[in-house]
Amino acid sequence: MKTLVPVLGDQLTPTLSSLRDADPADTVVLMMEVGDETTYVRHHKQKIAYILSAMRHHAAALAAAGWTVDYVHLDDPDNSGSFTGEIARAVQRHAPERIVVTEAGEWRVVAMIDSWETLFGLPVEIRSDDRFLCDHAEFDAWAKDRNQLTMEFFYRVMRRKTGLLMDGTKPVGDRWNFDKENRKPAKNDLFMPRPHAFAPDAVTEQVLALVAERFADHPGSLDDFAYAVTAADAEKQAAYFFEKALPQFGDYEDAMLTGERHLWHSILSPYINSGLLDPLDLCRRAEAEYRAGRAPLNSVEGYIRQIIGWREYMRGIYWREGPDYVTRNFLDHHRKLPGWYWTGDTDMYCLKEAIGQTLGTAHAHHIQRLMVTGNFALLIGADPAEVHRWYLEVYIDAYEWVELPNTLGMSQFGDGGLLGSKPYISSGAYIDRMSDYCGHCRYDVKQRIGPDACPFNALYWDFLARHADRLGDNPRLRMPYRTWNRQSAQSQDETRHQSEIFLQSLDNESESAY
Ligand code: FAD
Ligand code: DLZ
Ligand code: SF4
Repeated sequence: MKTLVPVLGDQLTPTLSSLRDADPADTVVLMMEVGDETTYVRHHKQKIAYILSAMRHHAAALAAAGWTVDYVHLDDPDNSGSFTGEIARAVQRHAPERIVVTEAGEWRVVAMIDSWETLFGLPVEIRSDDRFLCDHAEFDAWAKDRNQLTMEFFYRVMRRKTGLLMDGTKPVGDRWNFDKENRKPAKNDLFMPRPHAFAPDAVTEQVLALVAERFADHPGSLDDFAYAVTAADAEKQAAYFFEKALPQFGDYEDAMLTGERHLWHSILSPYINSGLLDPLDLCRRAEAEYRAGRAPLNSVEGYIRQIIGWREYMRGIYWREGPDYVTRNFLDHHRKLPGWYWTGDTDMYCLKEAIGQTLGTAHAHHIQRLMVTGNFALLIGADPAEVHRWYLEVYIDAYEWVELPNTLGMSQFGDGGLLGSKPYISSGAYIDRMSDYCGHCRYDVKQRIGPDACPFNALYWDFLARHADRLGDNPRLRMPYRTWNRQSAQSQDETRHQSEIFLQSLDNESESAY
């Protein structure tokens, strides 16, 4: 039966469920570069370049493996600009008898696919995306009847299911989680691993030119584009990570250093999320490094937890909470993000570093996202839907299924604590402990009041004071509220005044890009 198999930009996996039992003689694989996907938010230029180049390379690999691939380029004059429009044109060209597609990664695209059967009068088979360990039914069964969806318990189910780091029924090392050992600050180190920089080939050069011309008004720079765009190159980066960085990944997972965007992180998320690398395979290889004595347990457990724990859990939450998850705003926050989130032009050094790096490379690591840009946005009371949009735009690994729960849920507490029992907030002291940023900053991290005081300090206490009605009885915030309540009324007034002046200056200073 002649079958049309649309392969989306984050489905670049040769063993995709929609292709697995297909007969190449009777199948047309359709890949579509479309305007709607490149502009539904203003993606960072490097994110668009990465996805389009990886799609073009994947199409060539599929064709070399014997598939008939119909590839629609963005600058094709007849390009309709949408997935649905391109399916319509492909139905005309190929007259398929059915469509088989692997489920999409976001509600927006699910709605499109759901309309195809009626629109085209063809059967549409939607297959589960089994690149993930936990399907929707399994996550829902786990979550049902639980008051709190604690990631740690979900993670243990995934450990048992995969057998990763298990000795029989017990976790290796007699503990499930070594997170407490993964919080060391880092020092500059000449031997710090420097990941591969992949020089653009002819295909990538063409895409870079297209993106430079067509998306000139999108955030970010294309200058230092150095991402892998093929499975083979992504694999080189994975091999490099296991050899050079994994052993110290755990120790320095939360550390931040000026000018160092990689530290001991893997920088593999773009490749995992678009399908060039298989997450379970990476976890098995990490375990093998531990079993062979080449990497310590705190690193390997930490790495595996991020993937089979946090990554799968975030996806489960996204699909379980539904399309209106994006509208949640538990703290009733409505401030616009400052315009310098799109330029990095601020005198707060930590933010300048994290945003500058983000605009330069479309990547920042977890603690920069959570405790610098995310923490600041939360403390100033930024609108969580806007913050979500910013993260979706600027990060190369950002697809809504993973970005939204991380941003709106974990980082902005927009869901009121579904994902975390307290908001991820801190004063400047945390940033000072985990980075070398404050030493370079014009502000004094030890001061709370005055023109040189680190803005995070007054903002932190003012946030707690503003939200005492919503958060005051949170058991995990008992200590800071006790400290705040012990302050004199005058000291509290001074702190809140300092914060108000800062927020005023933010509102006056720069226009949000939204
Ligand atoms: P490493 O530090 O090497 O971690 C290993 C792997 O674990 C990653 O490659 C990733 O696949 C996985 N992982 C780690 N943490 C998470 C997490 N919280 N959720 C899901 N997977 C995780 N990650 C994305 O993949 N896409 C996003 O859009 C995204 N948005 C985020 C937004 C915010 C506000 C925050 C706080 C985190 C976000 N993350 C997101 C999670 C995390 O920051 C990135 O996965 C990580 O920085 C990617 O870099 P890496 O590959 O070097 O990761
Ligand atoms: C993010 C993205 C971009 C920028 N462009 C395309 C594209 O032109 N064609 C495509 O198939 N996919 C693209 N993507 C990724 C899709 O947005 C992603 O596959 C959907 O979000 C499905 O969940
Ligand atoms: Fe950031 Fe404050 Fe440190 Fe400056 S002093 S780098 S604003 S935490």
